[in-house]
Amino acid sequence: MSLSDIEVAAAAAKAGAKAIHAGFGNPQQVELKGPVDLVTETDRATEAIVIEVLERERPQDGIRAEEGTERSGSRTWVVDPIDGTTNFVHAVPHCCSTLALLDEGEIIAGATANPFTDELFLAARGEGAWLESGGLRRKLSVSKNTEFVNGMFVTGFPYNREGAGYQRIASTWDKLSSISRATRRTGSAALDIAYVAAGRYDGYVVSGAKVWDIAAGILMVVEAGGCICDLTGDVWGIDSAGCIASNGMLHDSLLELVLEG
Ligand code: 2AM
Ligand code: CA
Repeated sequence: MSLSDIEVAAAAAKAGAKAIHAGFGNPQQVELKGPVDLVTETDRATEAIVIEVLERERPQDGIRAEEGTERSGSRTWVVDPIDGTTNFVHAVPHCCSTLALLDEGEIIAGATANPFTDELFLAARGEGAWLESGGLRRKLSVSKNTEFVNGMFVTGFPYNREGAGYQRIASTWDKLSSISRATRRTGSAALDIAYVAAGRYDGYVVSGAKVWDIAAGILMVVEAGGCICDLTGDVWGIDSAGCIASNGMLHDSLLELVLEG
């Protein structure tokens, strides 16, 4: 019997997480893709393992993966083998393997696996979002918080420190820090946004993240009852320069804060 899209996503993300775990803490050949943008041999090895699952289960689908795998098809899997590579390189156990399936620009399934917590976040369009852990799957819901002062927020800074995007996130971080319970910068976009879906964070603001970093999480947030837009308040699209994800109730206020600059 063939697996459903969400089960293919789950299997591929779990295989990726296993490969991250195997490489974690080992000496790595680190290369620079930009002044602070890193890639290791484990990024490439993990990508090969995730792609192997997709090629076996969905040979007809296309692929766009961060470390270079490209294949055309009517639907496309976007893949980040290690999201949070800088944490990985520094042996900080906060990174994951994430992928999502796009059909005509729409995200229809996604999965994000954290090898260090044994947590697998999943979503399927119109069906819901789940967290699988300890052999159990439970449905995800965003937080119900309506007040910044009771909330925890997370931000993602772009690698390019010279651009307007960096300034926007810096000033958002500054404002959120003064009005919320706590503000974080964790270095893993895919885990940050999955945590919004899980109700752990109340909102996430990022500039510079790529489609493969956040596509799975965007579907998780929507399916868990939250809201998504780009950094101007428009509908998020796969080429958007940034994203705001929230529990919905705080969305307009969070957008206002970002737009103030
Ligand atoms: P990566 O680890 O796969 O590179 C760090 O801010 C987080 O954002 C990581 O999840 C990182 O993914 C992601 N990211 C990817 N491209 C980025 C970019 N150009 N600027 C900032 N963050 C980026
Ligand atoms: Ca990556």
